[in-house]
Amino acid sequence: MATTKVDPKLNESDIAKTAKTYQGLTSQQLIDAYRIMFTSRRVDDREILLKRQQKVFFQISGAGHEAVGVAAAFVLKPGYDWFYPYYRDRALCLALGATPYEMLLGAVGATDDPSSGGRQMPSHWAFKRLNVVTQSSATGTQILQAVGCAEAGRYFAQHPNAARKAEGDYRQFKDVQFQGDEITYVSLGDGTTSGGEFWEALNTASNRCLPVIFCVEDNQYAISVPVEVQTSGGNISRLVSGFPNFHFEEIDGTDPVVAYAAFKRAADHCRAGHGPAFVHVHVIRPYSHSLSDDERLYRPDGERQADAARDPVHRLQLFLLREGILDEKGINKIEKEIDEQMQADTDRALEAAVPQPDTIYNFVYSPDLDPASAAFETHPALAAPETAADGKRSADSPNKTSPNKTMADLINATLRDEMHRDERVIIFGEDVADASREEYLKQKLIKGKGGVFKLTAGLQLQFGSDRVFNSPLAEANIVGRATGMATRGLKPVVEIQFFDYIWPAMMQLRDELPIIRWRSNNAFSAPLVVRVAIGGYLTGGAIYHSQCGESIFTHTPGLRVVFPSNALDAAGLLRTAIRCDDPVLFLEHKRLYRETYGRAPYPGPDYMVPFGKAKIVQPGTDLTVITYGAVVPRALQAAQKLEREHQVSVELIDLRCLNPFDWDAIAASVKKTNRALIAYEDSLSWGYGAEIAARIADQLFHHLDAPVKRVAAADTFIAYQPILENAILPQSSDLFRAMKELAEF
Ligand SMILES: Cc1ncc(C[n+]2csc(CCOP(=O)(O)OP(=O)(O)O)c2C)c(N)n1
Ligand SMILES: [Mg+2]
Repeated sequence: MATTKVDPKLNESDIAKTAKTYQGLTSQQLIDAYRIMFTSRRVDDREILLKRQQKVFFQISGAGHEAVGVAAAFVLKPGYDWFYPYYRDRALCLALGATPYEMLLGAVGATDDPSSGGRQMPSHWAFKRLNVVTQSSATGTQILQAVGCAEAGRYFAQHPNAARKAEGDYRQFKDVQFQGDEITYVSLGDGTTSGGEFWEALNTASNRCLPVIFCVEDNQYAISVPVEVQTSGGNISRLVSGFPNFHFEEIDGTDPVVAYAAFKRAADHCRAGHGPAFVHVHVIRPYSHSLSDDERLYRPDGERQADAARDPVHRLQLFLLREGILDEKGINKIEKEIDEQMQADTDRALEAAVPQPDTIYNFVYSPDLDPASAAFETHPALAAPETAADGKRSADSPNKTSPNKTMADLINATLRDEMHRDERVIIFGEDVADASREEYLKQKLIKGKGGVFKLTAGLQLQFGSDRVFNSPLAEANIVGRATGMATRGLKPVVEIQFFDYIWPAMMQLRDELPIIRWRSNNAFSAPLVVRVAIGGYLTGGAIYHSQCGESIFTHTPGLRVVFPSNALDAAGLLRTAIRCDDPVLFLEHKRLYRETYGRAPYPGPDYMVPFGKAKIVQPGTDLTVITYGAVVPRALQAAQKLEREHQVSVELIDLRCLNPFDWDAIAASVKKTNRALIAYEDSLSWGYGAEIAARIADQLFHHLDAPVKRVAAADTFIAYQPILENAILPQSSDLFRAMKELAEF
């Protein structure tokens, strides 16, 4: 943190008695900068030593990047602005207020490591008190999250009531803080600018005029790959220069005075609300990529020596001497103090307690709010009047509810009710708005779209364009921004238009969203809802509008996965998803959106179904069928035919929620019927049913009178021609045959 107080440990002769400032930096600030930069280098050196002694397990250094970090921290405000740094930003974190001891706790993997409690590699910074947000090892995933963070800050400034605490849902556990003129800082390496998410983030920050400082720390290498291979023409500044609303800087990042001035101009632009800033800093990387890399294999001595001549720590030392700010004695004194403190910190860190094996499941999910608990079990308020478009639910308004609401109707009604109840709920995705050109709506020239399946119809009209809006056609953009927003306390309910197109968001969905709580040891969390239209049986949906694939996500700890089969469950589970404290993947089967099967009356604005509670669709005694989604009505049809024609009594279980799932319901049923069939729409091998089958074989072996069977799609792709689609997806006739065989076994 910048301070203008003269260090009392230095005697008068240490400090030149000059009021001269350097781009606004006082002599004392430059001494502070040296102290921090030298400390940063010393922590790296100490960690390298400890790694060689096998007392720590990984090391990656911030060497060569120190001046930039200190300069940025002197301009920005810890605990006020927000920070999405990367692993080279040791000096930034020290200058913001993190201590060398805390960093050494990270290196040894101690319980008290504030970044992760020993769960992440060192240099993966997270300091909650400073607003330094948890980061992963995946290069570039922080950039879209930083954009979402900035959007959240702006949203809360415009909707201050949304920031209020509320009891009984996720808001109880999420403190919100925001400042009207806050800045979000995000940094990355030159190689990381090659990733698509970098460009998506610049595009959105530019388009929405967001107060984000993007700092590209260009050390010319991404491990061994030089910058001209990553970046066409070798200079990222040239490529990004066309983005509107940006302030651009390209500077020598080994000079803290130059860097300070650049960050100051960048911050002024952002705080004034003019838009984002791009600060391209040319730095050096004197220590190889990490301790697992030897740069002598790909960089000749001459190049490395030229780099060394620009070492920012040496440069600042020479500057202080040349300007008479410190003499050699003063420098030595500072360095000696730091070295002594480093030894003491190292000794302490090596003695620090390490985490115990029984903690490994802590914070996979929220420790505060269990979505499977009775708190999320309410009954449908039958004959409840639906919320009107003006948000009022007046007692004298006649009940306009039809007894036959579709799943699409009730999802829309649930979104409407929750947006009404909780101002933190915002919706974005592709085509979800009624119309981005809202003047057309205002002039009543058009009716509006509201989603390709119309699930969000009317919500923008009712709640405004800052709560319901279209995203660019970029799925990582949707999930990455939403994750940043949720980290700040908003509740984004975003839409992925088709499950088939979820994959650009996969890095965010696999490496980020579900892990934020665990990897930060509960310091950060990102509870949000990703609604996804999924599934086939569409007649003509073909390969790219029909996919399932839910087991890929149930295989990801930290993510709740829900897959309702009917309108009432969809309403109740979506409400639980929105109010709970975990990230939820909410899978909506397209074929079921407007199906006659499973329609229901509007259940009122508080109807909830807890996660992990299956529904017995029909009780039975001869065999158990475990399924979910669009296979439920098909299995029911088959079971009813089997009962009619062969007097076989099938117990049909609709899981409704896939993670957590209702093992108790499965076990109770299989113990009664002694026969189990698992049916699912996804392709057979390695699918969701494989896990259920394995558990039944493992834990209910002695109760089985027949092998556990599965019915699922063929291990191929879903074809356009209906004859092929029918052959590929599990049909009622396939289910009938399998049930009959199992009953006869
Ligand atoms: C998505 C992803 N791919 C690959 C890696 C492995 N990796 C870690 S750092 C790195 C190079 C990063 O280079 P750059 O962005 O220039 O940052 P620098 O380390 O040079 O500061 C690579 C390839 C990763 N962490 N994440
Ligand atoms: Mg690099």
